[in-house]
Amino acid sequence: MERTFIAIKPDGVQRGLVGEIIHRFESKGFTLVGLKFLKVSRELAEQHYDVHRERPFFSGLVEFITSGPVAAMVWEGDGVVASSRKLIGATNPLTAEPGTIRGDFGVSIGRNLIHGSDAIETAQREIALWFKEEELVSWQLQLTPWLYE
Ligand code: DAT
Ligand code: MG
Repeated sequence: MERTFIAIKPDGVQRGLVGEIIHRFESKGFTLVGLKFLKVSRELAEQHYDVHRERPFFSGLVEFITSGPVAAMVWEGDGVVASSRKLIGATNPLTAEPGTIRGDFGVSIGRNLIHGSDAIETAQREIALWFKEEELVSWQLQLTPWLYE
């Protein structure tokens, strides 16, 4: 079953949106298989955003993600990687569609509330970076027959 890595950034935590965001993933029908609340180290932040290392916003991004606690999660479901990106919305909350998390709750790109893996291979890399295998729980959602044909 496909899995993705989701992180509620320090602004989402401070804004009191942890419950709201988890609720959106739960009510969509995805299964939570990993969850932790942590202050991110500079090392982890730099590894997580390694693809952006050469971008002008990299240092600000690392500064921000390490500035306060983050809620890190792994969600599971058919097509969860691409679907999560849709639930999250465009990178810039000002142009993100209403109904998406960023579109409903944000106004600026540097405070866009949430991270979601952009592809299946990225998800695998990010899950391995943030979680140990034993921190992930394989379980069967009893709702499955009501979610999948
Ligand atoms: P996404 O988080 O939608 O996958 P991304 O991977 O291109 O977007 O960028 C990672 C994060 O970096 C993004 O969530 C916010 C920040 N960021 C991206 N582009 C930026 C820009 N032009 N100015 C400031 N921050 C930016
Ligand atoms: Mg990205």
